[in-house]
Amino acid sequence: MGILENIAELEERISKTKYNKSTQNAVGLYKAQLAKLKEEVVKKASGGAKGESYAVKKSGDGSVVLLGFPSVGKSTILNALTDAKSEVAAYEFTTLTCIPGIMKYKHAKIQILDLPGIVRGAASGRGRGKEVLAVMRTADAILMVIDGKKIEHYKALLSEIYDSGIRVNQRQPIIKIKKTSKDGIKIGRTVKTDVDDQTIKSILREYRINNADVVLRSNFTIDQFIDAVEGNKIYLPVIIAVNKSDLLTDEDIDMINKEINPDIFISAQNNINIEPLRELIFQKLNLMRLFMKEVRKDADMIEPMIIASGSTIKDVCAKLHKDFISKFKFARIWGPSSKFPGQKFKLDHVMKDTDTIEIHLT
Ligand SMILES: Nc1nc2c(ncn2[C@@H]2O[C@H](COP(=O)(O)OP(=O)(O)OP(=O)(O)O)[C@@H](O)[C@H]2O)c(=O)[nH]1
Ligand SMILES: [Mg+2]
Repeated sequence: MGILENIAELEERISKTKYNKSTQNAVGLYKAQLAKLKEEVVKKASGGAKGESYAVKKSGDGSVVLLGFPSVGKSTILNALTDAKSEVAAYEFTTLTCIPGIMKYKHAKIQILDLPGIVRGAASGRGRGKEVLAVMRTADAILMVIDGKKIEHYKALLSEIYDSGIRVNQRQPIIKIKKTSKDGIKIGRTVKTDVDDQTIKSILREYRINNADVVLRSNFTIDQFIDAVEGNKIYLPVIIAVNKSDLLTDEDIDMINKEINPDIFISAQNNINIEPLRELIFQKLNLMRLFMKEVRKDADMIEPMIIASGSTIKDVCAKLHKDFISKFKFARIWGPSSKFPGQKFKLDHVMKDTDTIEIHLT
């Protein structure tokens, strides 16, 4: 039996098994076997014929890839969001390589990457799937583009993304697996989990891990546990945009909302909803703006620093100059993260969007 038949058989077995406490162990084992086979297929695809890879230099404060089937309007969207000019045409496979553009929004410079359309089977190497999906792994977010008249593409796209090892819009569960040299598998928990010890051990043994310290600090599914064992998954936020909204009736829109509940409807060709799309991208990247102030001078309210939300004063120092952390005395903050204007803070203080910061060095 070939790999693909094995995969089909396991998938059928899983779908036929009613999932409950007593079958959990068996389902865990099938899923681990299935994940291993799929990994093998993807590995074969990327190790085989050495296709060109799109070496695009990352630039700006974050990057977003346009992902979708051919002719859904990805290049039209790139052209609407940025000043890039990617070729647009009514036939499929117009774009043949990775075309970058820069979207300027709220002082952030966000790199948008236009790519060739992908087809079913992309993750296992069909079309240019493998190159496209490889670019996606380096991005900070995915803009998934669906043609409003072809929403059946939605599920297929999701499964290509999943098969290429990318997990979208899910928080990575906190699972630590440390291989040890003896004493079997020890499992520690700080929360109750749905998956039991026996299932965890079976999955680990399927991966030939017989000695390990496992620490579980959040709940998770069997699939998420397998992801943690494989350890090569990437977690990205995704925006689902339905394009060509100019061709849709109210009934179409109701149906699409019910079926796939997209984040936004746009018409790139007619410039409809492009500004809200920019805002959505900015939000998904989770960036904040900080205004810099030098001692005894006014703050620069024109060009803020763009940095990841949740950054601390230490992160800001690291971005400014390599000596700032060692020479740091304190910082004063004006804005949402301070209780009063000019409050003093140490390096570990978490900053908020639109804060103004003044750093004092020794
Ligand atoms: N009606 C309508 N047509 C659109 C819209 N956006 C793009 N198109 C048309 O759809 C066709 C394909 O657009 P492209 O931007 O080339 O699509 P793509 O996804 O980049 O296609 P590939 O590069 O081949 O994967 C062109 O004829 C566009 O003019 C839209 O909002 N409404
Ligand atoms: Mg294109």
